[in-house]
Amino acid sequence: MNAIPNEGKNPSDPDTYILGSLLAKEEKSFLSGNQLAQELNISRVGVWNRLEKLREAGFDFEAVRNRGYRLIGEPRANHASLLNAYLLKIGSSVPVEFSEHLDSTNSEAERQLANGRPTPFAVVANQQSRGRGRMGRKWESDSHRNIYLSVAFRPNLSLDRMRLFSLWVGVRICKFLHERGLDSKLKWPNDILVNGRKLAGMLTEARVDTDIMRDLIFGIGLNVNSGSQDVPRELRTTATSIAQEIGEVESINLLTAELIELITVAYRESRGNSIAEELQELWPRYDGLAGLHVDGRSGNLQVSGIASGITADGALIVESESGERHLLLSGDATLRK
Ligand code: BT5
Repeated sequence: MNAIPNEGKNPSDPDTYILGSLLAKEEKSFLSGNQLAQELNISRVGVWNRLEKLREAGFDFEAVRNRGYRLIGEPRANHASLLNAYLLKIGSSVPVEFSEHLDSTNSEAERQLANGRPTPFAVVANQQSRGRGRMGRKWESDSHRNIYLSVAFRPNLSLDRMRLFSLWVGVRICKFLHERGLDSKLKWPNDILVNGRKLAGMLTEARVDTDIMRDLIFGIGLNVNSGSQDVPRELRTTATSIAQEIGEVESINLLTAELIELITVAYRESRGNSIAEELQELWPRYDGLAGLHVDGRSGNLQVSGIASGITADGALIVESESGERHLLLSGDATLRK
C-alpha cells in the first residue's frame, strides 16, 4: 500500500493529517477511507465521524463508494487543522497558535514570548477584541473573513541590524500581492494600499535591551474577504479588501500559511546583511508616496513637502518647497488633500 504523502508529519492531530492527505492529492482526487483508517489506526467509522465533525466546521467532502473522499469545499475563515495542513503542504515548519477569538495577536505573541516559547511561532485569530494599530490607534477586527496574524522572533541582534526589517517585509508582501493580481503599494512606513485605500496595516513591536533587539513581533491585519459593510462607516471610503478589489479569495487558510512563511523568510533575509541594496531597488516599484505632497511627523518634528523615496536607513525623504531635504526616521506621513 502506498503511504499517504504527508505520513508521519503531524501524527498529533488526526484532522490535520486527514486534511493534509486530501490536499496532497493531485487535482483533489479521491483518497480511500480504508487507507486513512489504517494510517491513523482508527476504524472507518472513526474516519467518517471525523469527516462529519469537519463538515460541521464548514468543510465539504465528496464521498464515492469504492473510491473514497475528496475535499471540495473549505471553511471561509481560518481553521486550525486546515491552516496546519496548508503549512505542511507549502513546506513551512512554523508552529501556529490558533484561536477563534483573542484580544490581540500581537499581545498574545508578547505573552508567549514572555513565557519562553521557542521562536519562530505564529499567532492567528479569527477575531480580535482589541486589535491594535500604531500610537494607540485601533485595528478593526470584527470580520471573520480577514487575517489577523502575528509572527514572533528573538533576533538577539543590535537594533541597527534590524532597522530595515519592517519595510523589507512590507515590500515583500506588496510583491507577493502583485503576483496575485493586486496593484498594492506600501505607504511608508506600515500601510499597504490598493487604489489609495488601506488593504492591510502592519504593526512591528520589539523589546530592546541596551541596543540589542531581544524580541520582535510582526503583526499584520489584512482585509481578505470582508465587504465594505464589515468596517465602521467612517472607514468605508478609506479601507478595502482583496474581495473588493479583485474578487473573493478561495482559500484564506492557504493565504495565511503563505504569509506566515513569507514573513519568516523575510525575517531570515533581514538578519543577513544583503537586503539594503535590494530594498532600494524594489522601493520605487512599491512606493505609495512617491512624488506626492505629504505632511510628516516624527516626535516633535513636523515636515511638509514631496515624498522622495527612502534612505539606506529606511528613513522617508521629504523635500520641502524651499528645496530642503528632511528625513523621517519613524512616525507617520499623511497625504495632503
Ligand atoms: C496599522 O496601524 O495599520 C497597524 C495595524 C496592525 C493590525 C494587526 S492585526 C494583527 C496584529 N494584532 C494587533 O493587535 N495588531 C496587529 P495604524 O497605521 O495606526 O492604522 C490604524 C488606522 O487604520 C485606524 O486608525 C483606521 O483609520 C484604519 N483602520 C483600522 N482598522 C482598519 C481595517 N480593518 N481596514 C482598513 N483600515 C483600518
